[in-house]
Amino acid sequence: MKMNKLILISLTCCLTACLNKKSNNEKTYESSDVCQQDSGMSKVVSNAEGDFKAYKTSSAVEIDGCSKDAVWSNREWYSMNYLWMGEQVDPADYSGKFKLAWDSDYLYVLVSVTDDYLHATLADGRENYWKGDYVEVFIDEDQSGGNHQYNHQAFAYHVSTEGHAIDKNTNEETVFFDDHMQLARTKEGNHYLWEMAIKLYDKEFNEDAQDNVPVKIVSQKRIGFSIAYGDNDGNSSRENFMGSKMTHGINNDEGYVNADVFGSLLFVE
Ligand SMILES: [Ca+2]
Ligand SMILES: [Ca+2]
Ligand SMILES: [Ca+2]
Ligand SMILES: [Ca+2]
Repeated sequence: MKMNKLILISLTCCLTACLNKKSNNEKTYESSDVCQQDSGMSKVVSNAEGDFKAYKTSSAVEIDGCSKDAVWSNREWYSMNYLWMGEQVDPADYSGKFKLAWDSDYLYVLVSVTDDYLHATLADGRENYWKGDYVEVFIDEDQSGGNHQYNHQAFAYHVSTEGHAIDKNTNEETVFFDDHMQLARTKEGNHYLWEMAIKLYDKEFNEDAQDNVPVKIVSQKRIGFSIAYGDNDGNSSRENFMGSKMTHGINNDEGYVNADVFGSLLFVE
């Protein structure tokens, strides 16, 4: 079982009195700060089939939960507002969008979420991990589809408020795959930015080995991909589940088992 601690990014804030540490990886900024920028194209693109493109970045991406990186300024937002479970929600209760980028080592994801109440992960970070609040990132490196519940031919990373990337292992246990991604989150009022750098592992990933080698990303590579948000507003349950694709299998809740339901992501220059 992999229990490596997540690489937590410690920010050096260049502005005065702007940083209050809230949890492992959350930083709170005042609205006058320049951390959260909603620049670039204002349009949010919905894609019912859940097929997206990620453009290669020519500049470094700092995983600090801030969107000031050059790559984020000229990329369009994709919607993650298709209702998968629960009732339709008011945008003040939840609304979400994301941007994608890549280099040979990482898939970069910037997730922008409005959520009226951020619910901390329960107990040890594993109990009820799917009840939210969390961002779920579904990745099938070879787009094979098929069952991935207790194997690693695809992953359903439940990215928790505490900064863990959680999925099942081959022993059907709930474990942290924290070394699969770097993550930082910032908060401005009820608005959160979750910034991630995710490594791609293929079906040969061995949770008992220390020498797993991530797959290098190249242009025109296509993977299975979806992204969603489980919204918990303090009722100890996932009240709503909203995703990047119109449907996601049986009850729109099949993604954690079956990679057939994922959308896709094409890496382009
Ligand atoms: Ca950043
Ligand atoms: Ca909410
Ligand atoms: Ca696969
Ligand atoms: Ca919430």
